[in-house]
Amino acid sequence: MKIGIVCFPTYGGSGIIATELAHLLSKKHELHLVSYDKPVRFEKKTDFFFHKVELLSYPLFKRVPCCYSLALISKLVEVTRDYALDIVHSHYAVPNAVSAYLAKKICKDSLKLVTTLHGTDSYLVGSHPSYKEVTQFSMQQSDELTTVSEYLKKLTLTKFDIQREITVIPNFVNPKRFKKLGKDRTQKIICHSSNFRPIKRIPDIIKAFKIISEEIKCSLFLIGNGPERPRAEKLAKNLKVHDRTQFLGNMKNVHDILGKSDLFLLPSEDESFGLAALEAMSCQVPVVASDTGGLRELISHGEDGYLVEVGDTEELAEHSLRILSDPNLQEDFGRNARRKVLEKYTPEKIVPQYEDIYNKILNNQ
Ligand code: GMT
Repeated sequence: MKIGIVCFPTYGGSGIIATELAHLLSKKHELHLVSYDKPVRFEKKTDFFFHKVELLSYPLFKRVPCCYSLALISKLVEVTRDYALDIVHSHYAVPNAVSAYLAKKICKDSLKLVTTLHGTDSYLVGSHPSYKEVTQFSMQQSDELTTVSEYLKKLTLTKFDIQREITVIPNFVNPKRFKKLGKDRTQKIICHSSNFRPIKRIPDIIKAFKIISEEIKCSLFLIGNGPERPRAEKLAKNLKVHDRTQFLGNMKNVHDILGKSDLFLLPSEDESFGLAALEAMSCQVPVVASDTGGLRELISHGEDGYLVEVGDTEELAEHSLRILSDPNLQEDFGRNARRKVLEKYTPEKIVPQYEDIYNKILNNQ
């Protein structure tokens, strides 16, 4: 098969999954990754083609970001024509699925379209009045529409007026890379990674850490960058935990830190899936997360982690302390988490599910 994958290159789960999928599919298929920059998990040695969407900088466009969607259409038309693509798979509906639809109309009506919704493209950005109609249209026009959780599927069907099948294909993680590593320090490490947007509720982590660190010796490692970082740094200073908190910024090798962590916190307002939690679980790290969204499908409360009410920082701290102060519980949860990953969320389990839908739509013409 000749497959084009479109994604955002920035730090975020959708770009990570799209890039990992490109790496894995390129072992068997001709793969073309299209984006405006090399994505974050792009490896030096790749077996796929990378096509950069070039943007025309023009004063009139300064406050009108439509130029990206148009440039993406043109790039997709070019790649589809030059390489005779069979399928374009868009990760994140806005604007990728819309651009893919227009590329198909311009150059090749037999081109098949797959759209994977990752979360905010459906319930936040895509359902905003500015984008809703066009997002809905692109979902309806895709030959296959997938979501990363049952939760996101239900939410999409309530937010949008669409009559169609949606296939749930969960995210995956490479357990060979994301694995437990030996520790060289005695104190406990609590970790979080995200793009520091308000939805991640970073201040809740700092407030819970304050309570935890009064009980046990521990450090907080915060991986990532984003709009909430300055506020979080200020809060860490105000709560006098800044000397035990490390803001590590964006990291390519997140697994180096995760593999040495004792606990992962994800107190988000909402998560369609929670890829960061899955990566921690693969490293045998128990997760304490919000009792919301797709996190309920991923984490089993009391077996491999805990789910707590959104915004309840005391409950977040209390459940974290339960794990950190009981080495047997930490060990059991970590082992259960890793076992779940190996049973359900490896590339071997998930990638064939994407190949199945590609085969299905290509054989249906
Ligand atoms: O969570 C983010 O801020 C990034 C966002 C994205 O589109 O990259 O993540 C979404 O997709 C991930 C991969 O499928 C999911 O694991 C995240 O849960 C989802 N984020 C939200 O729903 C907030």
